[in-house]
Amino acid sequence: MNKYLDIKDEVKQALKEGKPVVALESTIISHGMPYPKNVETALRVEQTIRENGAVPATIAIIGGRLKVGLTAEDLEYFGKKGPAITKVSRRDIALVAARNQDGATTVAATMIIAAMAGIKVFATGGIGGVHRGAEKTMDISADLDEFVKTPMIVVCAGAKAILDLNLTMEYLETKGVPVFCYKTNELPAFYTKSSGISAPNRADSAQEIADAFNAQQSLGLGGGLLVANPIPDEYSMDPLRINGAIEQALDEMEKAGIHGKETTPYLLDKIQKLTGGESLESNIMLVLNNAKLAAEIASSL
Ligand code: PSU
Ligand code: MN
Repeated sequence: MNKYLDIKDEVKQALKEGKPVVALESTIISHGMPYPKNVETALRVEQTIRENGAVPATIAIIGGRLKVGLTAEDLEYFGKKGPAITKVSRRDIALVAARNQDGATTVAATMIIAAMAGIKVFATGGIGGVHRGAEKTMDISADLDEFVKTPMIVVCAGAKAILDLNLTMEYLETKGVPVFCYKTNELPAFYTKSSGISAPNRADSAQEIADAFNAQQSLGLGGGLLVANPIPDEYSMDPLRINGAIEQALDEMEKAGIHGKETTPYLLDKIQKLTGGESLESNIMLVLNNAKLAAEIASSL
């Protein structure tokens, strides 16, 4: 086993016995939601995974150790410290490990560490993608390229409309990444059920997704598989309201001259402030919904 990796006993045992395990990321805790809702949500997500028959493994870097499975104290520490924790994507892992620092893992970094531990399924809220204006800024999240390299089923609620969703889908197609939309013919857009963009593939059961991933690996194609699971109807937001907030957040970002890795956390925070508790509540409910589906997929593998 990798000398930097620390797998929590409960997770290690489950993996050894071939029991279903679901990975979770930590940037959503530190940079994606405000304290204390972030910690509360992290605990609820773990609970939901347990209720659905799988073992949760939240992933983060603590003192240079790549942790697979966090304690309640670890979650509190990450949630409270928030954006003061280094946001770690693929390029940052080695540096943070070598310096014995703490790091909150993004989707890309979580995929890498979860795969090192032998985990195959990971639940989150939204993934990074191709940003609006990427033809000038070249801002394309490292999350997308990770699907080329790392075998992992990632369950999300689509991507926020802070991104260019059409370009994001084009990019995934170019990179050869399979995308399944769960029980819908349209790509979900995080806060809303539909984006107006057709689903590349539709899946109607967890088993179908597990079978596709097994075939992908057996065929030697490698890489990850993205599942876009729409937000439940009752929590889907009014598109006009949420898109208005997104436009305003993008405007303010441009004025503030934000770029690089600060972009996504800045936009997430602005949107939350502009829409008040409503978008946060939707965000929490869609993550729980994804945790449930991820546990079902892990059980189907
Ligand atoms: N989108 C969300 N919520 C999040 C993120 C994205 O709706 O919390 C976080 C995830 O950790 C994701 C990261 O992997 O932001 C992407 O950052 P970037 O765009 O800098 O790659
Ligand atoms: Mn970026």
